[in-house]
Amino acid sequence: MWISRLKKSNVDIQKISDFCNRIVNYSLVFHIIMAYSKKPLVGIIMGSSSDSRIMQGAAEILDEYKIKHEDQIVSAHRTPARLAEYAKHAEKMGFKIIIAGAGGAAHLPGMIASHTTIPVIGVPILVYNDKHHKKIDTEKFSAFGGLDSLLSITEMPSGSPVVAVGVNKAGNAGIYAMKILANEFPDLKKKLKLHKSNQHNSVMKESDQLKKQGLSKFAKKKFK
Ligand code: RP5
Repeated sequence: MWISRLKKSNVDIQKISDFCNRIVNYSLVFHIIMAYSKKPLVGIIMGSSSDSRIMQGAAEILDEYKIKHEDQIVSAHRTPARLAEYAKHAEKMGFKIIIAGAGGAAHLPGMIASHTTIPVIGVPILVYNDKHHKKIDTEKFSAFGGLDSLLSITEMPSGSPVVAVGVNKAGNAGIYAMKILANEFPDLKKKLKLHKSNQHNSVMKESDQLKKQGLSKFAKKKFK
């Protein structure tokens, strides 16, 4: 009845229907956005507080795109029982991805992967341990400069795979986690495309400057 009344009046029904559709679409988008920004979907763990300097790179990118994450220190060799507990905790929390950073004999990502079905992204860390101030500088680094962690993460024996980003590339782990989540949350796909086009634009801007200034002047200015 109210529709026929509306029809008789001067109100533009098409406009009202467009308006309603827009509200439905907005609330759908809002729902999708909220779904990944409401509760942590990513668990970030690291073997030691000394890894936080590097691992913050993963948090930064997730924060930028409003993806909640829960961060903890879980040491595979200092707290082995806690490692198994953490895997249960991650499943209970419904994490979709775990980002695990470790240096030296980097068994944390591999051991976590063996305790859970949640995909694990490993971040090999070039150990820089400045917790022990008395150590001389060379002692603060791991003996093999990050190759130790890289190999111990990627060379997980068959059956318990872990993907790995480059040494200290925690930011890439954040972006990769977003890519996995984007399969479920289409809004993230748009954000990833924007991220790519931002990268493109910044290269173009620098290339223009380099072309204008000439290589020598450009490099001197950039690295002064
Ligand atoms: C690993 O040992 C950690 O992931 C860290 O990278 C490395 C050194 O740990 P700290 O001695 O700095 O605590 O378990």
